[in-house]
Amino acid sequence: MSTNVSLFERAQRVIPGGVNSPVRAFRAVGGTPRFIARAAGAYMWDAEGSRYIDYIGSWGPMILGHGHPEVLEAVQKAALDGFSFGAPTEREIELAEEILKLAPSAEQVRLVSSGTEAGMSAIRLARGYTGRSKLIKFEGCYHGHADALLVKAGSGLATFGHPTSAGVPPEVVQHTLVLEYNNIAQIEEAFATQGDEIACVMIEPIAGNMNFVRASVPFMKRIRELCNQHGALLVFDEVMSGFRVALGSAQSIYAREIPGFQPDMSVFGKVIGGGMPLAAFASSREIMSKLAPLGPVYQAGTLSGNPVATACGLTTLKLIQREGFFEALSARTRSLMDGMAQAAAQAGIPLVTDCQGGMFGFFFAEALPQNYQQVMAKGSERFNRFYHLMLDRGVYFAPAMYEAGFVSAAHTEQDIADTVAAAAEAFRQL
Ligand code: KE4
Repeated sequence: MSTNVSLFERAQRVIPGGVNSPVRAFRAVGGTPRFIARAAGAYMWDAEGSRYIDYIGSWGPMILGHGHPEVLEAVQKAALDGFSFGAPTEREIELAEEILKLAPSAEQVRLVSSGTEAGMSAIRLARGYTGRSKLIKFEGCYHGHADALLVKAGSGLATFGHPTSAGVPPEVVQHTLVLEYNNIAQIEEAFATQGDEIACVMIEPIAGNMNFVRASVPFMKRIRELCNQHGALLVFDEVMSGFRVALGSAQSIYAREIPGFQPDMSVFGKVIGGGMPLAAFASSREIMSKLAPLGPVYQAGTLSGNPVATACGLTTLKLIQREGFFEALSARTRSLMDGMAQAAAQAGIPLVTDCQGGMFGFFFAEALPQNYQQVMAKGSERFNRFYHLMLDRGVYFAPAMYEAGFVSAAHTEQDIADTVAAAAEAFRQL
């Protein structure tokens, strides 16, 4: 039987870092990644047969849990009808209609194969529609690995970003401004000095790429006002939060807090593919009409709207609309967070938590961070020790302190109780 160690060694010989996505290599938390052999419901089993309660859910997609019978049946049936045609299908229309039903801020949607592709296309469309080049993003938000987005804050506020990755020429990120999340003064100054050159503001409304940080309502309200005032588009990156924090995604939460609020464009992924390669970007008919084959903004993809992936995503989206689905999921997630907070308090460990729908975050800190600097200020040492104490007890969180966690409909109250019990032991050992 292959062990995780032997598989990792073998993998590293033929795959850079032994993984097909860096965060899977456990470099943030240390140790050997678990090579997963199979998953079912709320659980995953690694190559050595060890079982884990899964709180990563493929980084968000597996909101129903692994191997939901109705999803499996839909995928098997679709596969029998053909894997890919490179031609339009009815199910792409059905999925588009379902997405638009749940995201009324948009009138049209285009399907692609990854969140990166969706975010990249959304930026190109925003630039093509406005005729402007500049874009604003926020430190701590991740929108995929398109060149224009691999950028860190410039030295001064108004200076443009510097690449965070080799291979990205400086001129590619010269139009990208990186501001501090939840900082109203900075976004006001950026628009005051360059507002008529800004194509879009791209934001994770609940930032799952710095664990779990909410955009404050005043901050979001101000961004919306400034975009309206200066003709810039507000792009909601809901790849992680979409159909995960609420049936109407994060935008439905801000619409409740801010009268008439809606983003100009939305980027979706993860849940809408149900674990298969599928993502999307959506906007008004007017903006989407700029896209090829109608308009001058080119965008394409061999496997966009793939018939097997759309079967997986469409069935997933239909199942999360069942009566009481989000109420039950939210309650389960809340009980996990409350249980962990109580266990930490009993052990005298400072821990703050937050959650929304089936997404959660916890910080070894006294107060919930409001931006990336505050998230990273506490260092990762304590998280990393906690991470492995839990992994050894069969609980699989995201292997990095700046990543969010996810509960699925398959997690039972017993799973939550078992997780809280393991956390209580781990906190005592901390
Ligand atoms: P993908 O290209 O990985 O499908 O999506 C990129 C993306 C875009 N926007 C947001 C808000 C995202 O969270 C992501 C991807 N999230 C990471 C986890 N933080 C995926 C895990 C990975 O990179 O392997």
